[in-house]
Amino acid sequence: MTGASTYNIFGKRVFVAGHRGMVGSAVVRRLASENCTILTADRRELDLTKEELTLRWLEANHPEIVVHAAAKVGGIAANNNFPVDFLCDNLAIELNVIRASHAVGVRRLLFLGSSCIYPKHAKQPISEDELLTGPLEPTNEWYAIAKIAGLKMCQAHRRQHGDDFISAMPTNLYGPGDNYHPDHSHVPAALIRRFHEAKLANVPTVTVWGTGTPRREFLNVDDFADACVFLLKQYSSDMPINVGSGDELSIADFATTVADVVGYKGKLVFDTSKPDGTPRKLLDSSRIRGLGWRPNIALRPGLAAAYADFLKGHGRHLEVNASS
Ligand code: GFB
Repeated sequence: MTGASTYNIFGKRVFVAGHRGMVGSAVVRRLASENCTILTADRRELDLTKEELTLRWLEANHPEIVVHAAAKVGGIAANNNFPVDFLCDNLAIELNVIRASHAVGVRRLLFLGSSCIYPKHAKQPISEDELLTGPLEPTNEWYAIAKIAGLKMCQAHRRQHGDDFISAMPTNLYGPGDNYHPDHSHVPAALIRRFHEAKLANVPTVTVWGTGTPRREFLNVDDFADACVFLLKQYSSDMPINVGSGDELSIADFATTVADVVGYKGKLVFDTSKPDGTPRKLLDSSRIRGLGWRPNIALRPGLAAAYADFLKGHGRHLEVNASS
């Protein structure tokens, strides 16, 4: 079953939960070219970890569509260091947004997960059927369990109430508006910042975490936002759907590419005391390809655009001088 369906978002009220994050802001950018009304709420106005506030906000603003991009996210170290936040905050946000969406009669909800929901040693490329077939990668099991619960909440609402709630699982994302925290970011933002600062300071070596051997598939966040809009219009199923690029490489090769894009000429040193995480998580994206969606942004030009965005100071945790 492909899950193909047609839904018109023309003229609809679309709430993007988490619009300040890298994914949420990309979804807002992408929706700007659709004829719909985009609803957002700052954290001061709406704390999604609060059930009553979330319900009242949705009642007052009555969206017809919700894109659930709100989550506590971070890279391998943040996942390891803040298990309570990654498990409990994410569960609370999911429960509040999904239940309130049901209560106010939202017609379509898109929940965003992560490729880390799949078992550490899943068959590659990872199809959606691999869910819950084996143990998770320990560095991110808190986040993964929260995300699995979120997609199960969507499935449960479909089954019990007939709600048209769907879930998409993106591969590792990068792009404009990323979080450049030196310790808590994902690898693309971490390395853009580290190579940039090393270039400015003429530092001869840059440290890359782990052995460099894990493989990751990278998708530009603007491509992912495009996939989100595509799925809102064309997908309806209780099966989560994978969204990948097919651009897979080792962390060592990825680091070399980022260094090149940034213009850093020194040497890379691998710190094997840092965790590698899962060895490989290439998504099988044949279901979304079969529906007719494909990515448009190749890794190298995508990274160049992300670096340009970093230089403009658009990311978060950019208290450092980003000028080149
Ligand atoms: O991006 P990242 O933190 O996420 O790390 P995961 C990917 C790989 O890059 C790991 C290596 O093998 C890291 O050891 N790496 C090298 C670095 N240098 C660095 C660095 O400076 N910073 C970081 N962060 N990594 C996350 C999950 O796993 O993937 C999340 O923890 C989420 O829950 C996300 O699912 C998509 O791919 O390992």
